[in-house]
Amino acid sequence: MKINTIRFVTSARIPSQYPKYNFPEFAFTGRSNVGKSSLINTLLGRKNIAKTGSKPGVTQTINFFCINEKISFADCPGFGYAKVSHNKRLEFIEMIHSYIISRPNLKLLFLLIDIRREPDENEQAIITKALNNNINVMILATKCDKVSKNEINNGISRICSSLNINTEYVVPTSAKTGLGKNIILAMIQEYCK
Ligand SMILES: Nc1nc2c(ncn2[C@@H]2O[C@H](COP(=O)(O)OP(=O)(O)OP(=O)(O)O)[C@@H](O)[C@H]2O)c(=O)[nH]1
Ligand SMILES: [Mg+2]
Repeated sequence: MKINTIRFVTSARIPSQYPKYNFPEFAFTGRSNVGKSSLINTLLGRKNIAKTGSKPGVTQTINFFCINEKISFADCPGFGYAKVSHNKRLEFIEMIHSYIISRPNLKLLFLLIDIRREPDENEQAIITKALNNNINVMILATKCDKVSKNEINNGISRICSSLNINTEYVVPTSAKTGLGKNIILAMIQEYCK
């Protein structure tokens, strides 16, 4: 997939603030600090189009980007990080759930999970919500550059058994090395056909 133009469109908290366009959209969700914004930058080949940071809670709204004036990315706020206040955590989860049910052009939901972590009820709830709304989900296992090849395989097995899914739904990724980038971009292209 050749990326010619990238445009930040808008930040939204509620559905009435989402972009009015109908381009196929791909959302990036997951816990705070899992690497959503970093992976978007890597996929788009830009350093900081999506704002990243070492502290959790950087992305606090759903941020929309338009690629080639025909594809949309949604960078979602992270959930479930203990250092983000309880109210904010609930607000972010609510924001993501209402996004999933009110975005007809959402083609595929990427759920990012740190390769070293075990998914919990928040991740399970997002998957259930998406599947109940006929939205496909792919798991992107992040920060694979931080572990050995063996640990990547173990991490994928752990994620799959915890979520009760097949390994074909998990892509190992790294925003640092670009691992998984081509697979994800090819997948996006396939969904745009
Ligand atoms: N080693 C390594 N670090 C990463 C990777 N992806 C992200 N990081 C680091 O993890 C931290 C969080 O990255 P972000 O992309 O801001 O994470 P986020 O999921 O968007 O976080 P929120 O917006 O707070 O929900 C930053 O310090 C990144 O540099 C990766 O693939 N490898
Ligand atoms: Mg972010």
